Amino acid sequence: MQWWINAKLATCSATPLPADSYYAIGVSEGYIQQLVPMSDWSEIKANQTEASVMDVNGRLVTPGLIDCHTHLVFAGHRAEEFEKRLNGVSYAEISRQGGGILSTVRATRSASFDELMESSTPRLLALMSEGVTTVEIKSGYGLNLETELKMLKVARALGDKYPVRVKTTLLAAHALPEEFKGRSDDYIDWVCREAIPAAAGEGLADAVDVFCESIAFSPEQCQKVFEAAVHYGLPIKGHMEQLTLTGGSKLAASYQALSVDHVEYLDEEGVAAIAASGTVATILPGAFYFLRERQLPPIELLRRYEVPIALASDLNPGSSPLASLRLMLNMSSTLFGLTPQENLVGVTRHAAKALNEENRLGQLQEGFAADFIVWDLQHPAQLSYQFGTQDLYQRVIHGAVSNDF
Ligand code: DI6
Ligand code: FE
Repeated sequence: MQWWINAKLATCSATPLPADSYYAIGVSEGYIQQLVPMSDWSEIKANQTEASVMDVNGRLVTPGLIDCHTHLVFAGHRAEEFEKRLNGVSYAEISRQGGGILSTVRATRSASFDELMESSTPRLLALMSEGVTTVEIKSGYGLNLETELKMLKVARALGDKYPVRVKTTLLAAHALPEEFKGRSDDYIDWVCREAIPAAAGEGLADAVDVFCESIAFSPEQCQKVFEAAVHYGLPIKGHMEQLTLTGGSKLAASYQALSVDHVEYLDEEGVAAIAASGTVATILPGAFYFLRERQLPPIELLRRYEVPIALASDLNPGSSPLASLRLMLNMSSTLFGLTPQENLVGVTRHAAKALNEENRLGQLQEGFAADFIVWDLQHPAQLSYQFGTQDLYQRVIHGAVSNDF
C-alpha cells in the first residue's frame, strides 16, 4: 500500500468528513483503499510491511479536477473574428461571411491527425498543469464522417499519450456544414444514420451531444439525434438554452440526459424537469464572459430544486478560448455567485456525474479512483479565490504521481 499522510481533505462527497482533522490516504492498484484519521495512523503504520509513505505536511488534498465540457481538439484560431467583433461586426454577420464555427470546420478538416494532436496538446497540458485529471472532449468541427472520427481518435490518443482520463463526446449536430446548406433535416438524418452508428461501432464516443439553439438545431431535430443515440446505447447531453429558451432541457430530461450545458435561459419548468431526471446543469462562465452575455443562469432555481451544478471551461476557439478551469472557478463566483464549496463540488463530484462516472471519479472515498491533487494551499476556498498562483504541489492519477508530462 502507498500512503499519503497528514492530508487536509476536501473529499467532495455528499457526506463530508470532519473538516479540520488530518487524514492518511491508502492507495493500491489505482484506487483509494483506506481513508483514516491521523490519530489512528501509528497503529496502521505498525501493521504495514512494505508501506511507502509520503508526508504532505497538512496540505490540502482534493479529488483531481474534472473539466466536463470542452472542444479542445480543433485547428487554427479565431482571433481575427474576435477583433472584428470588437470593431462592431456582429456574430451573425461573421457567420454570413463564412466565419464562426464553419471557419474552424474548414481548418479542422484540412488538418492531419498529427497536426491536430500538435495543436491540441498545449491546451490539454494547460488544463492538466492546474490540476485537471479528467477531461471531456467533443467532436463537432468535422461535420463529415472522416473529420468527426478523426477528432474523436485524436481525443482518445491524447488520453493514451498523457496522464489524464479523456471522455469523448460526438457532437456532429453542432452546426450545419456548407454542403448541407438549406437542408438541415437531411443533415440530421445523416447524423442519425451515419455518424452515430460509426462512432458507436468504433467505440469512439462515450456520449452524444447536440447544439439545440435558434442558430443551430431545433428540439425536434435534437430529439431524432437522441433517439439514435439511445438506440446505439449512448448517453446524451445537450448545449441547451444558451442564447434563447428552446425547451431543449426538458426534452433532454425525458431522455435522462447526463447534463444540460450553458442553461442561461432555462425556466422553472425546465429546472423541475432536469431535477426529476437527475440531470446535471453544467454552467460555462467562460463563454458567458467571452461573449459578454447578460442573461445569468437561474442559479437560485437550480439550488431550490437541488439540481447538481457542474462547471466547465467550454474550451473552444469561438466562445471560450480559455484553457483554465481555475479561471472558471473564480468566474463562477464573481459572475454567477456560486460559493467556493459549490464550485469545488462542481468540478469534482458533479462533473463526474455529468460524465457518467459518479461511482468512480470526483470524490475522495474508499473504492474511488486514486485521482487527487495535493495543493500548496490550506483552505479549499483558495481554489476559487485566487488565480494565476502556482498552487499545485502534486498530481496523482490512478495512484501514480504525474507532476511532469
Ligand atoms: N456553443 C458554444 O458556445 C460553442 N459551441 C456551442 O455549441 C461555440 C463553438 C464555436 O464558436 O466554435
Ligand atoms: Fe460547448
